[in-house]
Amino acid sequence: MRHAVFVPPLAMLASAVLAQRPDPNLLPTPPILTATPAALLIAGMDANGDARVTRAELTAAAARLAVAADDDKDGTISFIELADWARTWLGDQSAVPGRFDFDRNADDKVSPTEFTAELARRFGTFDKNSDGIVERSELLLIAERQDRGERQQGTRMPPTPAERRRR
Ligand SMILES: [Ca+2]
Ligand SMILES: [Ca+2]
Ligand SMILES: [Ca+2]
Repeated sequence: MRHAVFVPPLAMLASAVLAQRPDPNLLPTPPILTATPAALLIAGMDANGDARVTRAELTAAAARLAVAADDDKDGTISFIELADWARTWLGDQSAVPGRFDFDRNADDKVSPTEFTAELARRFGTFDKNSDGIVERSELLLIAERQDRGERQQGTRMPPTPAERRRR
């Protein structure tokens, strides 16, 4: 009965590797990194393509955006114009910064000065080390995980055709 207990070396190796492989549920989960609409806007102000946005790049871009946002060229940005601008540049008209962030004197419109000042304020909050340059790392946020089961959900096998039909 010797052949019954013989284990080929390759199979032994494979079982040893399997035994050492850590349980994926016990692995540390990497942080979820995310960026806000304002972060996307600031990132897009990088004029020289070095992935860093300087104060000078911010100032120039904010001035251009203020002109572009004033659709009817009457010198102020109405809330309707601001909503259109936000949809294009922030991805959604309800994104932050919104009308109440821009309209500091509450006269229901946004002056070019209020507009550029708000973008400069945002730049300042992103520039965590206050060196006058916003780098990509300063634009990222670490998102809170919703629940501990997320990792399993994220790696779940795709649904079978039968499961898909039931949905
Ligand atoms: Ca740059
Ligand atoms: Ca206008
Ligand atoms: Ca910085």
